[in-house]
Amino acid sequence: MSLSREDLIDSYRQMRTIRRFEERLVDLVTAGKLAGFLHLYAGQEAVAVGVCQHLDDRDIVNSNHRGHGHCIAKGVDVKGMMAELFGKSTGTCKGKGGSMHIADLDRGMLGANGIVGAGIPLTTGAALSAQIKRTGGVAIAFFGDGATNEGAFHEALNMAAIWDLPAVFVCENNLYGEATPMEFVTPITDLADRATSYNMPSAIADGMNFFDVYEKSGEAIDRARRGEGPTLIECKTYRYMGHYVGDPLTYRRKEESEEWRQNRDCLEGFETEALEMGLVESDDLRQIDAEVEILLEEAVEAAEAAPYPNPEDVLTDVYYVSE
Ligand SMILES: Cc1ncc(C[n+]2csc(CCOP(=O)(O)OP(=O)(O)O)c2C)c(N)n1
Ligand SMILES: [Mg+2]
Repeated sequence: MSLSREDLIDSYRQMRTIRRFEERLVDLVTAGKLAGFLHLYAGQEAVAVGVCQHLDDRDIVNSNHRGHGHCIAKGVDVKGMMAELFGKSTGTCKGKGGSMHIADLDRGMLGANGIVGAGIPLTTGAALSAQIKRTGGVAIAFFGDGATNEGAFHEALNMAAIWDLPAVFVCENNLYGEATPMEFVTPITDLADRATSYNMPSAIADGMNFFDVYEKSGEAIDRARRGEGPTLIECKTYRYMGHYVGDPLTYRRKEESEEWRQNRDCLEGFETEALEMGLVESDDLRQIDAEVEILLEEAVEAAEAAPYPNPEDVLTDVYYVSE
């Protein structure tokens, strides 16, 4: 694994930005400044950043309903995202998409997606496109444990396998689908085992450890770029907050989430390992923390001050059927 000082600084900045973006959203909802349904990614940052550190603008990402982290990690502008959540015209999708529909094709972010599992066949399609056009790009799907019980997951992996498509399927197993524990609805423990049905290589990564995700996803992405086909990677992870902002969290014990936060937090683990590598110092990371605060402060201020879209533009940039 060859990570430069620059890579480490960038990875930490991304993970810290995602964490603070999500925490700011909770504050904004609590203060009555932000409305709408939000599924937060805090806790799972090492997955999005560990994978996306290998990607560039040729590469495509499909996300799910918990999409803020994937968007930030793929390089979508944070100020545009904040404005999007406020429904403002300066938003990534001009305020018409919102949290579950942030897309930025220039950055290769094909979109967050409110339909569970729906981003997975879109990824197979994007990988087929990259193969036919010989772009050298790969397509990545991020989805949860719950999505692997959907038909779309199985069809998409099957097709990617038979055609050796340059796709990497990244399952974020955070142990729950909404309020349902995974073991209630899934007869296996390791979701990576599902790759066997498609004769596809697989890997299990510690989704709370950036370095493990980085290494295992790097191997899969390299294989896809070489034209050797897709991989399924299961990242064992945990969402710190509720399924959505406002979730009363009656289905899991407080001690469980506290244990993950205290002993397995990806930011703390990253800091320990990065300092041991001797390439960054604690002061570098505190400097990034301060810069992230400024960025988010500016993002919120700009979003609040920005105008809403004009009512006469309601039918532009959207699909609709005219009578
Ligand atoms: C096709 C479909 N079925 C059900 C839902 C309702 N729903 C939204 S999120 C979710 C749970 C998804 O769980 P998982 O895939 O594990 O992702 P996580 O929320 O844990 O990140 C469900 C059932 C939906 N949006 N789409
Ligand atoms: Mg889940």
